Amino acid sequence: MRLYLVNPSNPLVSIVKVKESRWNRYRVWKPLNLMVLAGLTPPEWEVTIVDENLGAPDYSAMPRPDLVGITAFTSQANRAYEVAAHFRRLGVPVVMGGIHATMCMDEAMARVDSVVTGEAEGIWPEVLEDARQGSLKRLYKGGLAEMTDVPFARHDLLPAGYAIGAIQTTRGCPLNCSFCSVTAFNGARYRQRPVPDVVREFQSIREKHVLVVDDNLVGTRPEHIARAKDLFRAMAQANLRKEWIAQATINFADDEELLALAAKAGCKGVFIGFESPTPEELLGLGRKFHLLKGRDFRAAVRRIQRHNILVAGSFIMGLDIDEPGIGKRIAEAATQYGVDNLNVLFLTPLPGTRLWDQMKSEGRIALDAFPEDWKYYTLTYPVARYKHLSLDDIIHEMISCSREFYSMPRILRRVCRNLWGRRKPLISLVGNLSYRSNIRVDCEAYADFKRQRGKRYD
Ligand code: B12
Ligand code: SF4
Repeated sequence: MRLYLVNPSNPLVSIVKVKESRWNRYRVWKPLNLMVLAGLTPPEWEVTIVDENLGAPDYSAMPRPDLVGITAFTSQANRAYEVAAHFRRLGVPVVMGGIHATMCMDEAMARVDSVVTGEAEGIWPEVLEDARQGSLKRLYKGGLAEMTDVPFARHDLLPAGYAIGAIQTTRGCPLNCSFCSVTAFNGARYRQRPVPDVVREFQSIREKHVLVVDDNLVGTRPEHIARAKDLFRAMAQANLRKEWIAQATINFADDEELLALAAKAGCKGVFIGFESPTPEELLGLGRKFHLLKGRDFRAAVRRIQRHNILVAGSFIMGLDIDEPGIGKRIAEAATQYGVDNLNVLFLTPLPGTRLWDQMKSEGRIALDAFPEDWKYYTLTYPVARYKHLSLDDIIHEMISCSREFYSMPRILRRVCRNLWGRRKPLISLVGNLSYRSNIRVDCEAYADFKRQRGKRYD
């Protein structure tokens, strides 16, 4: 039995432009979801993972599969349906799973043979058995998996040439931010994989650099932190010789022992969500507000950097409190906190979130011709109507934020600081310059966007 697992591309996401610049190949992240699905697949299935981010293949030149499984974030949904239509025309059954199919189940069910909602661990073998017998059901509900059931991802199935491997050590997040899908999808209970499983899987990854995909690597409660310390100790003891980056909340900086152990285990960088230059006003955000309020961010960032760990700060633009001038305020705040990189995203109502419900009821979702418009749900396009910012305003604010933070003098100051602190100055330089060079590309993309979709904001 032949199974294709497809990760659809979105041409609006710059990392997929592999053909235009061969360097982009090294910026493509591995589709861990399909690697895990392959790990759950019994050996009688011959599995091929097709990552369209490396270039969409000519499917008609490939051997006909018995089953196709497609994953999709919301921003990949359009292309997912195109791929599904191609295989269904050939009479090959198509199953879709992942976050978008879960949040927009009816939309997906109208376009594929079978939808799997939630996490796949508890249900995928049954789906495959039904497919083998030609009796696929229309809907399977995966729910939340036991972390002991998470298999080792099939790191061997993708071609060499990715710069960064991927692994997951925890699922779920109790903070339930209004704009984020994680709590709705993976639940509020923070679930951790057994430490020995993580260490053994790490050893099977061939890349030297690894993205730990967890939404919050260290969690929020004392028992989460204690487990994170155990994991880091075990990783250091196993002498993995890997360098890794991860996502964490700002409480990562609260515990010196935790930071020292993370660094010893190979941590080289963390993405931290600050969300707004005035987090005190973010009561509507969710429980994360309590983690952010009243903190000395500059001191926290310094504490992390002192362990030779780079900090990338993430902010959201378009919150209801944001007014003209927000671009410069974010750039100033990020500079003042001392982060090494800044990533600003437009507030985006993703389906299944509280923000979606709120904006929908207020008639503020500007791009709502679905599924076509999903391709703009990359958080890099302003798809909604913002309270105090018109379409032109918010685009102007985004560009002025990038120009301010990534001005040459500021880049040089950051690189010198990293040189002085012996914190990977080259990575910092390359990262900053690549963000800077993207400003021109972003301006062109916004101009196209306004031409094609600008009327929807009238
Ligand atoms: C790693 C990651 C990335 C990586 C992508 C790696 C990749 N897959 O290609 C990068 C950094 C590139 C990325 C980019 C983006 N991401 Co992202 N990302 C994540 C993150 C943190 C982890 C995903 C992961 O690997 N999980 C581990 C795997 C094992 O879990 P899983 O994906 O849920 O898969 C399980 C089930 O869903 C199911 N399943 C999945 N696919 C399928 C398919 C079939 C057939 C079946 C049966 C089952 C099934 O089975 C799996 C095992 O249980 C998630 C948050 C999260 N917790 O999921 C956000 C998340 C998926 N990202 C999100 C977003 C918004 C984006 C971006 C649009 C914006 C951005 N800048 O972050 C871009 C879009 C890129 C694009 N191509 O369009 C949102 C998506 C929400 C939505 N409705 O789409 C999430 C949920 C975060 C959030 N805050 O809400 N991301
Ligand atoms: S803390 Fe991060 S993962 Fe958790 S709900 Fe908020 S944005 Fe999502």
